[in-house]
Amino acid sequence: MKTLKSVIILLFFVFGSAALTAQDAESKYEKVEIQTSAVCGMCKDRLEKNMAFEKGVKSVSLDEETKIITIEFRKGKNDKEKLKKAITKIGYDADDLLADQKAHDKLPACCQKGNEPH
Ligand SMILES: [Cu+2]
Repeated sequence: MKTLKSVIILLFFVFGSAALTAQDAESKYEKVEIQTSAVCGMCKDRLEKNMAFEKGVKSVSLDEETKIITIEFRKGKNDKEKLKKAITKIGYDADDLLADQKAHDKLPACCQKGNEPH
């Protein structure tokens, strides 16, 4: 019984410190959500691929239902305004910022604003 107890305590410590380490790594990153004007899966791919190359970006994912892009990036390496600007340069609206018109017009017709989701 005593061994079992010490095993449980040991496990508790191992997992406890692992959780702490994960939390520590997490705090080096910041997560932002930005509303985009993406239309379809192609837009999702385009935005995710392009945004992955922005400075400090660790992960990007666009929700196809809401068109909200969630970007995780290294703190201090980037900020929400810069990321929004980058999205407009790909051709999409980002929150209150309007898409760069030239970039938008270069998108395939099905990906341009005003199209029904398909
Ligand atoms: Cu599209």
